[in-house]
Amino acid sequence: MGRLIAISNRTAVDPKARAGGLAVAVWESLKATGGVWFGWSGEIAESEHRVLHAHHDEGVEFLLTDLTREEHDGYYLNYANRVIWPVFHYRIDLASFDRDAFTIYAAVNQRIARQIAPRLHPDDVVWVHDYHFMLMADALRHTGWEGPTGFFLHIPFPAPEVFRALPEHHWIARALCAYDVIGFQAERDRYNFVQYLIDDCGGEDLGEGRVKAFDQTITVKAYPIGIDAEGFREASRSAKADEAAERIGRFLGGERELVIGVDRMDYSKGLPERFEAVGRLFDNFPDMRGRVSVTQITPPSRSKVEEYQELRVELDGLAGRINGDYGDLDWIPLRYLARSYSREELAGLFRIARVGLVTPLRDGMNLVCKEFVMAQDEDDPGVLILSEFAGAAEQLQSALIVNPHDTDNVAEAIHTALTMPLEERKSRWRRLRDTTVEQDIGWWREKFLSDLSPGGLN
Ligand code: ADQ
Repeated sequence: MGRLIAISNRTAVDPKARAGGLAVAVWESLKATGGVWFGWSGEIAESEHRVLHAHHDEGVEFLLTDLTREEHDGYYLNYANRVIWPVFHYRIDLASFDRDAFTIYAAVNQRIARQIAPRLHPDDVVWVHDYHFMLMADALRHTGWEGPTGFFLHIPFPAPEVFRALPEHHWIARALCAYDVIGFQAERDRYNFVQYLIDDCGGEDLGEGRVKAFDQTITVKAYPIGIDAEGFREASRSAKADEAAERIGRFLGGERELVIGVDRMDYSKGLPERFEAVGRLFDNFPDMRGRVSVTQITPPSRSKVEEYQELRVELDGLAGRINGDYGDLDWIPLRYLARSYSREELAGLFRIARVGLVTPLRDGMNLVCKEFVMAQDEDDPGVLILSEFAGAAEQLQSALIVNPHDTDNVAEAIHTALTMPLEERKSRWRRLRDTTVEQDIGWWREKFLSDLSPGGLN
């Protein structure tokens, strides 16, 4: 039986990092096959000598590499986070195109491939994750590796017009076609990629998820990622969840409804637009004043990247203005907490929230909306408001689907959600729950791995 070999920028070498959905899914498969997880250690090496550090845990081997300062800045900070991330989220205006950064990005993919190749067994199955390693299969093929190699992109794949803005678009597309299976979050991502191959690379859609391009025939499909649905439901019933729910309940004072948003601080998440929509809610529906409290939990991320620092300043200003304009002696309309909470605490907050506000401008999938669904009480479930630009909108059509740029539309949806009759809330929620449970993280993993390794892994 072959081993699963996972490659991703960050790994779950720290057991605390194994709580999230993706880490659970990859970790379980690695344990079952005595697999290996390659990735960045999170450290910046002082010397040019980059060895792989090995750690063993429950039969899984972690092989981690440090990055040099130049690699970290070129590959990770600049190319991955300041070129690919904005372009793939349709923010060409925020991209800092930089040829040198791409050269370093390619070199890091090649360097790591050369370190991995000698450790692969002929029957291993390689599964590469996300936009940091789009060139990995191509680099591995150059070392002579021929085994099954799959790629899953966690972020959106943009429309061909937008992808073409990337100076290296052709190089990247060609390298992607060295994979056997390419997985996207949503059908529209798959469509964009295949359309680009057809328009720009003489590609051909063979039907049933098969595509021919660059003399390769590959599987290209949407595999919408799920969460550990049952695990999250349990987390929302834990003692820590109860405690968090009680703490926020004390703040709400028993009469006010909670509207909750939980996102990393990222310009793709549509937070300024969401704050504006909250302002519109109190303008357009004055009866909502004093009756709801919006809590937005947003831990700062990538704080070294300038665009993220600017976002922080913008959010601080907007939250201050909304509270200044609408707040009262005994009411804070918008609470904005720039910190993270444990999975259990978040689950407890989701559980007592009447509305979950998930309004990214672009999101590969978005897991928060699925977590919100699983935390609800069957007898009195809350309402999910979901952006049409989250990958999850393809699956969760029973949510209130909104255009996050249209702040009046979002304000109206919040009002609809807060006044929705119990029966409608229940029937919408049941459909959302059924999909989230059926298409959970295990379903996603099996769907991808059975295409990559039809003989089976575990
Ligand atoms: P992210 O952009 O990080 O993921 P998301 O899918 O929402 O977005 O996952 C975030 C996770 O972090 C959730 O499990 C959430 O509970 C947690 N989290 C968010 N804010 C938190 C806070 N304040 N405290 C603690 N935890 C918090 C990327 C892509 C997504 C894709 C995922 C998985 O951008 O589109 O869904 O990968 O493929």
